[in-house]
Amino acid sequence: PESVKTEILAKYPPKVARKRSKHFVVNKKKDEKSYEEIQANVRTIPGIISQRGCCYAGCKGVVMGPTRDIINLTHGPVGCGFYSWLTRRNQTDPSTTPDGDNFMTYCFTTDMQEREIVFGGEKKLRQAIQEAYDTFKPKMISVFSTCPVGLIGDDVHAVTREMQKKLGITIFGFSCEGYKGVSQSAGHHVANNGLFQHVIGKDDTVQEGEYKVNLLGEYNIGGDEFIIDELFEKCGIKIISTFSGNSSVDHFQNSHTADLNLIMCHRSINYVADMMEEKYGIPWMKINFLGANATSASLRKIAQYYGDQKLIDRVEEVIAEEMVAVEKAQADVRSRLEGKLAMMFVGGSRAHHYQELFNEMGMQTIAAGYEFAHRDDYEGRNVLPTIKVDADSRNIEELEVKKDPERYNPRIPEDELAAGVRNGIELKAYDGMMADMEENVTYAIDDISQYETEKMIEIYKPDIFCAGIKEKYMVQKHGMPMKQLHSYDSGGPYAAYKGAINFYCEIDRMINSKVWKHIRAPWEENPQLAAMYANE
Ligand code: CFM
Ligand code: HCA
Repeated sequence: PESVKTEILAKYPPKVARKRSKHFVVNKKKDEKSYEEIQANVRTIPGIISQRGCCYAGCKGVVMGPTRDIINLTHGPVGCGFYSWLTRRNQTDPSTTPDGDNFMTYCFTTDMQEREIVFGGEKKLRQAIQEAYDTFKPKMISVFSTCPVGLIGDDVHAVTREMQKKLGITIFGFSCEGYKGVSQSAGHHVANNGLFQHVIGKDDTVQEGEYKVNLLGEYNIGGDEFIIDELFEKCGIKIISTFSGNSSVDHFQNSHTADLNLIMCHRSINYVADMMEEKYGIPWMKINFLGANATSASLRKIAQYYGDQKLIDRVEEVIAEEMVAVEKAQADVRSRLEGKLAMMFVGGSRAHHYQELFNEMGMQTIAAGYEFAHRDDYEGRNVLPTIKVDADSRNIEELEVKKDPERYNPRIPEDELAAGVRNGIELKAYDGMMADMEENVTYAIDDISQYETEKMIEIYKPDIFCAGIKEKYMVQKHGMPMKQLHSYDSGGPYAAYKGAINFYCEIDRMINSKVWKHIRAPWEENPQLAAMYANE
């Protein structure tokens, strides 16, 4: 693997090669507890084709977009609103909130024109908020800043404050200009701060239920949240709020009444979990419902946390019941998939979580990476104290959070909360992706470039490549199946047990389809095309 890395990087100018080398690592343990250091969450080198998106995408598209009854208004050119409009396939079920509001099928934007860029866009923003209010009478409106808003200096916070006073509903803005930070990741943080400051904790109604949790970092892509919700219901676990798949303002506002926060996608939402622990005394733990074994392990972890025999027994019953069909499906696909290779490059946590599903099919993930996750998502949270805070991350506000004078209520004894252990379960812990990859033969590659992607494909010829829409057709032209792990193409759900079976069938169908063997790229038919490329 080291020589493959050298070969790939040799094509770059020396300075670029040196930089990329830190993002391109062969998985190795440094010692008992730590892994090879990887560079992450820094600027992409100009000129390199990256798959990253922007801060606005992370804030509006990812974290806030899936909430059905907040009017999410994009202040910017029409393309920003349009291209963040349900492209993630986040689903919702409005029948679970009394008013049944669902604005997700609409795209709200101020549609900035040259006129606003020259003379300022605050007037148009004020009008847009008024119009949205008059038409829909929503409970909440939030405004998202795009690049030009920051460049021309529109004050979205002053406008939203003014309109909140005028209209008497919650209206607030996000400074999530696209260029802020180095990727979508900055937008997650900005969104987390906004949710924490303006939404969470506004409704103290105590709901019924014995085991009340929030599910953080689950966005209901392809219906994943629906299926986790169904599973929890079977076990007797109640979800107060999901952040933010299938969510509503009402759920968010009440979420501080839960006893436990469960984190699915660590990258996008760990800030809210930490802040809720500080302010309200709610502990958090990492779980993962992608993969049948991971699902069982996560359910057991939750039951063990509560330490209640009734829940422990119920969870075991559900696992035993669900695993019958899972094991049957596994045995079937394993006969055709054992030993096959996968590569996966997704934004954040999925590049880790989906490895579970491939392992269950007997496949190996030979290379994986994140577009924008941080070192802790690769190496584990124990590296947090050693992560350098640079000017780009300092640009994103860190809220100062204190215990709520009335509502701070530690859900477990203070000493256990401080030690981060409850009934033998580690709280606030995440070991990252590298811990689950085979040493010395697999790669972790951060913010992989188009060129590196093609080289890895040429060298390893994986049986399936997983990534997003930008990579899709390039990969298919290499004559191999490509599965989108962002939008799931048109498939899903893939979470929990039913989702796992669904995923096994999909991958079996894709890999064992004969269609790929018939694909001939133009340069394979006409060798002179390849020769022209090689002689450049
Ligand atoms: Fe978390 Fe996500 Fe992901 Fe993400 Fe995303 Fe996504 Fe993703 Mo696309 S929140 S980090 S910012 S799991 S939108 S649902 S698929 S890149 S791996
Ligand atoms: C985003 C959203 C995205 C893009 C997916 C893709 C998603 O990062 O802004 O590149 O195919 O999941 O929809 O990650």
